[in-house]
Amino acid sequence: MINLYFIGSAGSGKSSLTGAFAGWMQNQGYNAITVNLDPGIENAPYVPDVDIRDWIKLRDIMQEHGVGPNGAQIIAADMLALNINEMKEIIESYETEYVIFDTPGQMELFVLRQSGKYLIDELGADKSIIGFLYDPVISKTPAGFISLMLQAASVQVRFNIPFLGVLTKSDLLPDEEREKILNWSTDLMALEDAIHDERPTFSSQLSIGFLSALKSLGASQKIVPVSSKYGSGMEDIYNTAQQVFCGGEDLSKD
Ligand SMILES: Nc1nc2c(ncn2[C@@H]2O[C@H](COP(=O)(O)OP(=O)(O)O)[C@@H](O)[C@H]2O)c(=O)[nH]1
Ligand SMILES: [Mg+2]
Repeated sequence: MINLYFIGSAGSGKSSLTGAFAGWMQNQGYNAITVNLDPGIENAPYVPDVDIRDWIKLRDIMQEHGVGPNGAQIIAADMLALNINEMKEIIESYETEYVIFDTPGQMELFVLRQSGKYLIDELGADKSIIGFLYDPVISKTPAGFISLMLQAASVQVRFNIPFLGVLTKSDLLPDEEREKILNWSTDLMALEDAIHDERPTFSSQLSIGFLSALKSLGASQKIVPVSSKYGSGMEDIYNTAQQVFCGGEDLSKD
């Protein structure tokens, strides 16, 4: 069983990708289930097989603790840890090859608080992979792209498990713009040139500094473009995950 966690900033497309990737897998005849870890999800674009809302209800937390929706999200994130054993049992009752996790809307609730790391560890870090989502609107500018690279690096540091970068909603980007971003992900010199092309500011100086740190860490990493809307790129996610855990071997189909 492989655990795939989609992590990214609010609105980057985690829930859509969870639905699209699970749908793609099922269409291919592979086994996959979805787990929703976002108690605040609205209009989920898929029907989760396991749903944190069965244990944690934001409305109840707001009433019980007298907090607003944001406070409730923080309490809910910490409560996640209390329900892991039960959730684990239910997940393990499925005979499935892939468990796809949709993480809370606000990335920092999962990445920075203890419960996210605890959950990944309890469910088996050794068979887990993170899909880190690059929002296309933020990725368009060199400074935005570098900010996301830094976030990606901090997620990697935090969880220390295999990692795959994904450029979401690629259907929203003109071909040229998409190619430019994909090229930045592997060619940090091109990214640096793009910063130099802009008017020099304190921010661009900072960007150059961060970039050289990322370079020295060997942080350039190919990013896979996907569109949940049109279902493109799903095979690339699958192939990468398979390569990490099974040396590229295909799963046996149903
Ligand atoms: N055009 C387009 N829109 C998308 C795609 N994926 C997600 N969206 C839209 O982006 C918004 C945020 O998506 P969502 O999956 O809820 O993001 P989350 O907050 O990370 O879970 C929604 O309005 C989606 O319809 C995509 O592949 N293409
Ligand atoms: Mg979501």
